Amino acid sequence: MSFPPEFMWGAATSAYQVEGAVAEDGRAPSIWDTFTAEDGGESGAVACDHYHRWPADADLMAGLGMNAYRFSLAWPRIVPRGTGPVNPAGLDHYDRMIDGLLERGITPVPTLYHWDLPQALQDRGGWTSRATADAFAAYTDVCLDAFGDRVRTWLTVNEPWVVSVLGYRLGLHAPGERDLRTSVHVAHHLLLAHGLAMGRIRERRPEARAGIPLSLFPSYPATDADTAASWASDGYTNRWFLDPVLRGEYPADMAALFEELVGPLDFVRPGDLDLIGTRPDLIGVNYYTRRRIAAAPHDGLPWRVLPAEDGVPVTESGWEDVPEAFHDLLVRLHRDYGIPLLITENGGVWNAGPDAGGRVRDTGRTLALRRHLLAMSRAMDAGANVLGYTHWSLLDNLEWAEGYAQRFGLIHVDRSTQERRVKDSGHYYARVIAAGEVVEIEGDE
Ligand code: IFM
Repeated sequence: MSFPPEFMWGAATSAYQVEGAVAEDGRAPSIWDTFTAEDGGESGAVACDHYHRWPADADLMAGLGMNAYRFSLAWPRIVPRGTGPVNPAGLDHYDRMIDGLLERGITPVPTLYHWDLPQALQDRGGWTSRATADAFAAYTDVCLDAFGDRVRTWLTVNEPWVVSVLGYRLGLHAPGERDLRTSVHVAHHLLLAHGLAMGRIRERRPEARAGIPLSLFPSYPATDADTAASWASDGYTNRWFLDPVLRGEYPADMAALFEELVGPLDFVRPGDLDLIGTRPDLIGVNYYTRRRIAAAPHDGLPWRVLPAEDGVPVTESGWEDVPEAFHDLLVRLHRDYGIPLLITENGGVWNAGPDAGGRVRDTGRTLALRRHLLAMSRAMDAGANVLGYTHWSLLDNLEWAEGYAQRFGLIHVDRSTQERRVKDSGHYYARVIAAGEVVEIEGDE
């Protein structure tokens, strides 16, 4: 199948993972600066130095034929204390970058929030406080006023499931809390922030399209006996976010389960679901892997996520590499929610580095990319309205608590010199973009 000419082809990054320059031009600390300092982990202090090197990175994107770039705006650069004074240098940075992308024929697709909450807001309760959602709405206004004349596609809050679960139930991400009730509470505020931002976008930039990027994990029961548990796991990762955003209601089965586990969801106020249910123009689909589920209570929840199935290919971080589940997810989203889809993230860890001749033979990524694009294309044949695909990631970058050891990039970044090298997968992707169809892999590509 050939993709439509207006199809968006690009790659994705986020500010804290690539920018560096954390103390430059008025940026204030975010919760990730704090978390990495306390945790002793690798930080985004330098990252890929994209803050300074974005023009060369944009040249690389243009050279590969990409026509879209999904990046995130750093709230602590633009409104350093979360609320109050706006930092003109922060706005200038993104102003120049957006212009620079457009000059190269690359559509800017900014995400308003990709996890770098200003520390000043965390000091006032962070996402456990409803006021943070209001602060996000005000910050959204600033971004709309500054960039809305050139940005036509907005993404709101990246992966609220990951923020709420890894940050507030499992303690693996900033701010490192471990409590299920807090996690559900925070998820509600993140959704509220999305809903408030949608309202601002509709009001101030009615011509723009907007949506929320969700981390979606299709669940598959390990056996027939695990079907109900698998549906509950789907409720946990997927429906708890899709249903309020697209139907204006939390799924009743999950609301009942959460009430049983953590008590009344009394932080949901009248009117919240109307705001959250402001119909978006698209859903951002972040797809990496599936979850295989068994009906066995684990870690406070009534199911267990099973390890990778024997014989199923895995990435170098151990995630099952299952393009079929991507296809099924896209078809299901079309069937159940009838919403246009933008693939805002898809990719995996393959750590190949340059060989003696400087070539990066990341064969695993190339194969996975081709198989996922074929799966996407088959889902489109089956009716899914897919607007574009931005691969995660453009560059090898800071994989949060995992540091720099996990490489997701189409472009290799040398940690000591910052030298960029397009990997074999990047060259393959360029050929797909040029052809407008999922071409064969050539030779030893
Ligand atoms: O690196 C992350 C990204 O920030 C959010 N989605 C998943 C990616 C890979 O783990």
